[in-house]
Amino acid sequence: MAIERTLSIIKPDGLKSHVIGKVISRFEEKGLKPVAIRLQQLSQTEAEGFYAVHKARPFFKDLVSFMISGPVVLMVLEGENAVLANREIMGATDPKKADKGTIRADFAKSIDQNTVHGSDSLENAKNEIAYFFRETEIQTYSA
Ligand code: RTP
Ligand code: MG
Repeated sequence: MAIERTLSIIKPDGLKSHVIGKVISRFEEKGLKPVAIRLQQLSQTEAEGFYAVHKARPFFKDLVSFMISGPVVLMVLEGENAVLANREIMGATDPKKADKGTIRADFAKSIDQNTVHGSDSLENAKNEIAYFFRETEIQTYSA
């Protein structure tokens, strides 16, 4: 199996409901290791650039304003098949449709305030990691 890196974001609702630790535990328990972590208030420009792929979608404006409504936790997660593994741990975009035991089913309020972001492909993961982190900010450690 391939060791991959993926970008994870704990969205503003996750900070407001005090579940940073619980969310990170879900990743660690399933073999995804945080190798970079930063708390940050995104600017409008940063959030718009990050979600540029959704620019034409009706939810774009609300998505950007939610993502800048408070600080977020930016993380690089590393592990076997990290991109897919992270998406499985997160659960479906709409928490009402997410499987029990996933982060979104257990912590998210709505499709808009859905607690976490995760890269959806290896290529996007590389771009999203580079959007927020320099290579020197990413550490490596083993068990
Ligand atoms: P994310 O990018 O945040 O990890 O979420 P995702 O891949 O599961 O979903 P995506 O299609 O990339 O959409 C990005 C975020 O936009 C909001 N959204 N709202 N109202 C809607 O129909 C709708 N669809 C998407 C969600 O907050 C989603 O996480
Ligand atoms: Mg997405």
